[in-house]
Amino acid sequence: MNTDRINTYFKDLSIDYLYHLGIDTSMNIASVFEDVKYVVFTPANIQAQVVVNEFARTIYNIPHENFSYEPIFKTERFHLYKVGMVIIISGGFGIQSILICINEITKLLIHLKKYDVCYFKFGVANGLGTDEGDIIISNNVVNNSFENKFNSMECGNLQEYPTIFNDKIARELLAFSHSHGITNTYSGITLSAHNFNDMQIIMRDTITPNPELSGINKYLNDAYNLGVRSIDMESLSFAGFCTYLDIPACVIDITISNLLAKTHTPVTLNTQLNMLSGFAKVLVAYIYKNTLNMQVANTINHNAILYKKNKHHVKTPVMYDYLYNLNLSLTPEILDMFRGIKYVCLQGSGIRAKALAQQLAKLTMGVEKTFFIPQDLFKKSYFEGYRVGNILSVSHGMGALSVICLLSDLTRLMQVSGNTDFEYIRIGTSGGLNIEPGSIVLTDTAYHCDLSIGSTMVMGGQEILVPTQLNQALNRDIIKAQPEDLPFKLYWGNTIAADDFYLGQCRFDGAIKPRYNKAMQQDYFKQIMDKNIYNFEMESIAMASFCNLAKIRAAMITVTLLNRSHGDQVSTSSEELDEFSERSRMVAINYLMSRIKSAR
Ligand code: R2B
Ligand code: URA
Repeated sequence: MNTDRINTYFKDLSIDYLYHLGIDTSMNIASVFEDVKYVVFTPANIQAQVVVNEFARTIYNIPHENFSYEPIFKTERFHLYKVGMVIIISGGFGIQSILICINEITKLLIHLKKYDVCYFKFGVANGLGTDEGDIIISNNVVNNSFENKFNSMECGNLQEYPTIFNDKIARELLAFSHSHGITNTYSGITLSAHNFNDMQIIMRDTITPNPELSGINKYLNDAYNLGVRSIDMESLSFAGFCTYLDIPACVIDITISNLLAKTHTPVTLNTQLNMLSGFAKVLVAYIYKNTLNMQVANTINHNAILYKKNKHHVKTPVMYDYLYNLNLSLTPEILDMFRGIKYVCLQGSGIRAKALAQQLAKLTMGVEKTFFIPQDLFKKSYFEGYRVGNILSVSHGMGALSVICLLSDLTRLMQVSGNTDFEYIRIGTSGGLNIEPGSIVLTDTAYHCDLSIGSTMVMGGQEILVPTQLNQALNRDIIKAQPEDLPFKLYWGNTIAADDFYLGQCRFDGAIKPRYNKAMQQDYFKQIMDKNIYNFEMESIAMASFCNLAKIRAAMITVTLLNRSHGDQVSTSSEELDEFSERSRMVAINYLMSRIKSAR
């Protein structure tokens, strides 16, 4: 690791709170993490779980027993596992979420003075010209304009991070897998999505009009000709971060579809998990090649890896549309389950989505939450969803890409289920500016970090500007539904959506040394306040743009966890966090109950 580029500010804190991991430096972190040498980042919890199982079987030599290996510390955002000298962690969907995760893992290791740890990003991806199941090992990541850089807005200024790693690890891992009979691992460039505009490929079934498809096909062919073989949503910030800090790293993408083929329905979730667990065996063998006396060839299930090469494999014919992000086939029975939904509440974590469903059940049906355990309708997917009456309570993860993936599939689900009149309400957390922690902000307009508004999109060869204002009529209805004696402040103002929690929100406590100082931060904050902006969060631009394009009424109710004018650390206790989250839910519930009453 390049220690000259490590931030020095957070080292002076008496306690450093790694808020999303639920770890702080008053804990005895050395006793848990002292021997760490590798970190494997997977996007989804369920992916981390299958990878962990393979690692645990091999490292602890558990050949037959059935077991479940448990995550440690806070599980609301990420699932962190420690197996031997490896951390395996689900860092969420998209470059924004993984950037938070990688910052906090790196800070953890810096506190322990561990500067030689190696990182892998390991997940599934779309392939370009690949056979399903092919594994792309990449040390070269490009953005949507085919450039080797990750653009990051920091304190209002653009910073660029190169995205080509030193190829040592990628080369070694490729040679290792070939020498163990895994013939479908290839080196290739990874194209990684960054923002709303990049997501047209994903949104095309929901809101992008058909004429765009030919443009997308040309784009994909250009990418292929450049050497791109996998397309994912995490590698760009992962590569930018690791390259800048000189962290040995590589990307391992298992391809689940070929976007150049005529039809490209991804393989089923079970097959994906099989593929991941197949290559996890190779990865753990590679990691431990000099340490464990393992019979590598015996432990690798080649069939799981060489999925498409297995001549006897017959793909199940696709009879119904499959929503990949929700792991749902749109059968008539499934569509019935979603008919009649009028309000969709979106929160970052599944835990909070479930808690809201329980609260709504109590309020609308009188069932105590101890008796009412709502069932997740998006089982084993990246998201969670719970229905109570005509309200759906859903989780969206952290960051723009995560929320776009959710909204694309969810909106399609709503459309196909025949729901024409529904609205989206995001209930979230944020960092406030010059207002008391625990205040609620109802967002008027979402701003970018450079204080511009609107999202540019290319449609029909033309750039159009999609507004990022939330629905004003809905905001007025939400305010009207609140009692006069609301026990906290409610502001109606503007919000900044950052692509990062640390440098992107002009903090001083991230892993990388900031290229701004306190005076620049003060100046930036002043410009922000002049625009009537009250808080920072990470999804409003994506959500507002998506909903304006799709013509869906949408609002955002967020609670502020801290006042950024007084500091950067979220050191709020978990009881206080619960109480704060309760406030944003209360504002949403007041509105929902007013609608339900007026419909009776
Ligand atoms: C608010 O909180 C999360 C980061 O802590 C992110 O999802 C957001 O927008
Ligand atoms: N969420 C954010 O995005 N920023 C904060 O400061 C707190 C919560």
